[in-house]
Amino acid sequence: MNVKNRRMAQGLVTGAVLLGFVGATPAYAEGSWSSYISSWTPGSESRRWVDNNTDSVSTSVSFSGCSSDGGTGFRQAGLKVWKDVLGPDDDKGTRTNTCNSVSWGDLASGEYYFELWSVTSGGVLSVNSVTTRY
Ligand SMILES: [Ca+2]
Repeated sequence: MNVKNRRMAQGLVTGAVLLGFVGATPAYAEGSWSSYISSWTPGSESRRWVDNNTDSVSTSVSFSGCSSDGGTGFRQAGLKVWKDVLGPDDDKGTRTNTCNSVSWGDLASGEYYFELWSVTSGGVLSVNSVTTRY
């Protein structure tokens, strides 16, 4: 490689790094959204989000301010992430959220949502703050 081509290659690398940096969100994930949950029962589904898998961030769902209608109060919620595909959706696994943050690893590109699979105690869940990162 002569000097001129080497300089061009370095310029391309620098440009790619800058683009990656500018595209990053403050959460250092390619995307995130925040919302809340009001009186969900098992089977309730979150909004959909599109993960383009342009980074290696683990998909996570963070809860704070959790309550449920059972006699012993909120203990935990089972959350299942689904990949929305043609035909039966692809089960990415269930995590137990105890009003903290749970993650599913670096998922492939696709459209995703989570479903409330179970709640203890009681059967109705509310969460003041829900943040999903991907
Ligand atoms: Ca990602």
